[in-house]
Amino acid sequence: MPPFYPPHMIRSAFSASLSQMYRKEVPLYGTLLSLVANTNQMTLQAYPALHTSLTTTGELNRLSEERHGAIRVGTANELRTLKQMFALMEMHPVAYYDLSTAGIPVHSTAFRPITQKELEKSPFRVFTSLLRLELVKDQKLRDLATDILGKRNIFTEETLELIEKGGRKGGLDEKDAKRFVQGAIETFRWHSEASISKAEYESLAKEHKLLADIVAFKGPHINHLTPRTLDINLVQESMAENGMAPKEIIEGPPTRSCPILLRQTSFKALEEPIIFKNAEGKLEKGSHTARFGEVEARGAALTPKGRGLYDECLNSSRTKSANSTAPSADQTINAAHDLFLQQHFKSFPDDWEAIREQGLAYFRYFVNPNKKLDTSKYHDHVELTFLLRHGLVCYEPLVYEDFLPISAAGIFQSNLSGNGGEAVLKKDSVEKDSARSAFADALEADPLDEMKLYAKIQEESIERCQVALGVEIIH
Ligand code: OOG
Ligand code: NI
Repeated sequence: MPPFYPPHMIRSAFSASLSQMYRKEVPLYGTLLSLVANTNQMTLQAYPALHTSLTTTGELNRLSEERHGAIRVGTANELRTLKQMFALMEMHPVAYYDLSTAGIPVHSTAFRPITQKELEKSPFRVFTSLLRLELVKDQKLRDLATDILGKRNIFTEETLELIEKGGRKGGLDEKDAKRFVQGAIETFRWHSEASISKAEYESLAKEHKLLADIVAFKGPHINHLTPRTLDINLVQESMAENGMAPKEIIEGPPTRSCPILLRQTSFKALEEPIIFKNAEGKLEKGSHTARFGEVEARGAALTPKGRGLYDECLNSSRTKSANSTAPSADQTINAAHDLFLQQHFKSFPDDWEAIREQGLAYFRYFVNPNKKLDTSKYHDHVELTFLLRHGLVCYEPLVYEDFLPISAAGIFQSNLSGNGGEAVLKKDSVEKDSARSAFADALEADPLDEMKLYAKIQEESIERCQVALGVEIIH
């Protein structure tokens, strides 16, 4: 039997093919990719220290690769098959995001590589949302959507066979892997013919635009791809002059010296022509707005304590803006919004050592190859702080690899309704728990806890230092 083709190579080929397909489908996305590549190059030239740090962490090589895409599916069955499909690329469901509290009838997870090694090889992930039909109030529309979704099959026969075969054997050989990538891409292709009538489309869209987007087509078209940029402010400023209509504000934390979590912006979804077929087979013209291009800037992964502080700062800014003491998002240019947010993030330390000492973020520790620890002088253990003070060990923040529900809601909304309004999530923990378990039931798996994954990577880096130095490190 030939050996299995490595999952990270399937993932790389999948993300490259998806990118190629999307650039053909949405040429403006190609413009965005060039803008991001230029911005990254300029930033690296301007900040040699950033260049060094990205080299240390192994991120430089993967910088220009897309970091994520997004899709929306209609049924538990579709979600489960996707889980099996992504598993063949070592992408597993991580974290649970409830978007319903922002008035968006979906909940989501991200299929992504979960180890440092896999992330370094190919960081691609897919933000995947599942429609929550139970939130659609109109019984008739619910029945219509259930009926349409129940009849569709979003995967090609060959893809289903390969998913089954790969799952059974534990992998795919090279020939099958190549066929698998082609088939997987087909699942996410755009279809300019709707599979329902214009009247049906309009009734669904009136209830919620997302409902129409998920139900009206043959499959879950990729709705955006997202490269990583080193200077998101510059990309935001340059979008308009490159023919893109930017979202009004950047989502996430403000500009900081020590970037945390995730900042995102996008060019707004394009209105695209659609053909509908009514019951008599008559064709009707219409349009649909769903597909856009996004950019992200990733910072440090925060610990639960750091995340708590982030949420506090963000919430305080949102309460203020609701009280209209600050300009609301849709009237505010991004720069003003950023300054406003910075005021509310003053209590979040902006210095890596303070962030580390206070346990607000996760880090990776590296042995300094130019220094030697004289082990004869110490007992069999030594404090991490001692090693850091003497420059024997250094650290780099661990990159946040996940998403932020409030930001995601902002991205959804600015691309559905055509305005850049920020979403407000209501807190309802009881409802949230039952929705989370309904999602796990649909997925037939619990999405992994992202905090545990970060803690593990941090711990492993300390273990590597222990081995290299030959002492136990107390931390
Ligand atoms: C997903 C929006 C969320 C992000 O980057 O936060 C997202 C969607 O529009 O389907 O991709
Ligand atoms: Ni996105």
